[in-house]
Amino acid sequence: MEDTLNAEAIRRGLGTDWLGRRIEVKAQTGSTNDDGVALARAGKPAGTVVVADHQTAGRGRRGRSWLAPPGTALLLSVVLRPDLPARAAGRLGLAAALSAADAIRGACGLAPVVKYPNDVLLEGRKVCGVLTEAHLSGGRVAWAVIGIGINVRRESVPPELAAHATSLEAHAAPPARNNLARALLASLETYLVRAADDPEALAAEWRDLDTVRGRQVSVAFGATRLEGFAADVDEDGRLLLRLPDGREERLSPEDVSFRGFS
Ligand code: BT5
Repeated sequence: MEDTLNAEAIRRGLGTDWLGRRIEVKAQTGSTNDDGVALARAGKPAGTVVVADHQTAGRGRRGRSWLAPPGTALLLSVVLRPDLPARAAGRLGLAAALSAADAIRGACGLAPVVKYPNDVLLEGRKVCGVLTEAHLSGGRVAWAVIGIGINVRRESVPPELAAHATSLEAHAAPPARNNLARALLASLETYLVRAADDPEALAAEWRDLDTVRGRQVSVAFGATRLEGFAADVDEDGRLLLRLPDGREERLSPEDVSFRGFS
């Protein structure tokens, strides 16, 4: 199947107000998030998108890597200039993961779920990861870059991660990446507007799809480990963890990493 990334094809019928007005397609780059950060620093407008066919230094959170052979995945980053207080930056990642789940549902007819704070899963395995990098200034989010990687083809899944990762093609006819990107960007704009205007509605949608809420979890929190009950996610995207002594901790998404379950 012909599946060449093309900015015009992504934009055709996109229907957004501001997201995706400028789309840069790269055959190869280090990391689209690094490109997005450079564009944000250079003053490019909110909604600028970078898409790459291949990343040579794709990044996950906390220095981890995101791997995908050329032409097998949808890898993109979006520059944002949201009007949000710093404490609400976590909403951006929730919005991104929900939009990826929505695009996968719409494009493939699948029923993905989300895993706090930044994964989209199909049948318990990760099909998409989100990396949000926010630049804070004066207690506000000055700009942010959201990076989204979706495993489209079977070959996108690193063989050593096969037990924990999956692709759209493993579950359905894979969509053309231009179509998936269009669906993703359209949905992302909707969720970002909700993140700014109605964060409680965003949190409610997250609760509906989240696999972490209501479970006993073990969380890597900085250098320590917290065991507790994942009670909820609040409207700023923080995890409410009920500790064995009854205390509740509100953890920011960037502080949370789960071990040992998906
Ligand atoms: C993430 O980090 O899940 C965020 C991934 C974001 C990737 C996008 S691609 C476009 C943009 N540009 C970038 O440079 N990054 C973003 P984290 O939760 O830290 O998960 C990283 C872990 O996922 C790795 O340590 C691997 O175990 C696993 N992993 C790596 N490649 C994977 C893949 N293709 N599919 C599933 N899991 C993968």
